[in-house]
Amino acid sequence: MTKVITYGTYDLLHFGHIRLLKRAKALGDYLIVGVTADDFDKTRGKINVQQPLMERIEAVRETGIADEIIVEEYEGQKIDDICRNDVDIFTVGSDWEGKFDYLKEYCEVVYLERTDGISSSEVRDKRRTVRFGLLGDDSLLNKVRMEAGFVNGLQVVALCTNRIEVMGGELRSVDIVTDDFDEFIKHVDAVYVQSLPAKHYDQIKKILEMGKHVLCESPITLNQEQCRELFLLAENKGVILMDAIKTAYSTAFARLLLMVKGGEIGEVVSVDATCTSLKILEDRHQNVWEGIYGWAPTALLPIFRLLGTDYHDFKIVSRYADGEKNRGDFTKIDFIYNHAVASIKVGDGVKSEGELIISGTKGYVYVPAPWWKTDYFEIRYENQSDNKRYFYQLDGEGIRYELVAFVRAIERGRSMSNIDQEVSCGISEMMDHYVRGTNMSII
Ligand code: C2G
Repeated sequence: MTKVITYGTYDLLHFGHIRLLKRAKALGDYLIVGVTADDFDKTRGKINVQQPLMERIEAVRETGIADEIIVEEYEGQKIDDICRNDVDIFTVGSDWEGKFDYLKEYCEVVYLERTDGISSSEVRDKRRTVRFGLLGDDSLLNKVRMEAGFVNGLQVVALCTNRIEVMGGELRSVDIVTDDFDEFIKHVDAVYVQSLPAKHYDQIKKILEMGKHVLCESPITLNQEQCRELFLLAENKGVILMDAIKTAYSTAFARLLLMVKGGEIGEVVSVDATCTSLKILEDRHQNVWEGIYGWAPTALLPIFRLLGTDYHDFKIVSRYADGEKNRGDFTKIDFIYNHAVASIKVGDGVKSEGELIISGTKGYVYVPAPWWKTDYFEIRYENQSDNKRYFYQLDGEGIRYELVAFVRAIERGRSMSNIDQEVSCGISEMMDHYVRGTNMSII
């Protein structure tokens, strides 16, 4: 019996795939089809895959061509599969010509002619493209524009800013560049809101009322009720409102939360997160996204995701540097929960080690600086030989994956956010306490 093996993503299965599978089967008597796992695609840079693994497997199964379906999960697995299954022929489309010659050591390698005129990307591109507008005055928008370039179905068409001087050439050359919010909003389907937090509520409300989607740099508002009101408005209008904290979309961060929730370190007793970035005084005054707004949402994320927002006490201490009235350049917030404590240290005028430590009754998670854009973490135990280390690829600091989740949410008409509404509203509530000076000492 001649055994044949072939691999693919098979996203939005089309006749190019089916033709290849039929010819692959015709090369022998038994066909094994390897379908790529979601994580494996991510590490191969395929971030726009629309269908989850199970749907893609189901589509391949429904063709009735495969005798066996396996999942391809890691680099180098093809050699393992070929040896373990006594495969005679490896085959793949001619777009991979030469790339798999290294398998000739193990079996015959056949490149089949790729079918012209059809591809998953073309099928994906036939969907309507979301006209994306960027709103704000921070150079971070350059990064968002660049990352949007990796995301299918999203095109940056407009920029609304009062600080054109910090925007790069590519961003300056989008179709609409204006400082007029009302004009800007007419030309887009969705907006990335990066304006000052104090402006968010009015702007987001207007955008949502016009039936357009919003991805907002956290905090969504500086008040919990307003945050809830906006989520409700989005729901009533049938549009998406999503909080933008890129760390929530880092695979390492998402996995560590799942492991902790799965009991890997026992009961969580303490969460400590530090995020600082030293800015020179002039920049601090220029960029009015002061340290607390810039960093607190990220630092609060692991705390609220793991312990919830139902703390029963908190204390804020903020440092107001000389000559900086009403502007904290370093803030520490401590939380007391029924069975746990937590703390954040954030700022843009004081430098500290940007690490995340989650302490539990069986062990702890250590994420080294800068934890908010990590691809790595450790779970450590009393017995050091039990320690485990985890690596996950991170592209574009998470912004890319965040934009993919936003486009999917728009297409599917339901939230695909990694940050639930309770967390977003909890962050807004904490900003409110800060603005009002509730339970706050100034040093
Ligand atoms: N294919 C084809 N004609 C097309 C499109 C795809 O013959 N118009 C073939 C590809 O060459 C591949 C198979 O169909 O052999 C599956 O295509 P993809 O889903 O795009 O798979 P790919 O991401 O190329 O992964 O380890 C993964 C494999 O190496 C291939």
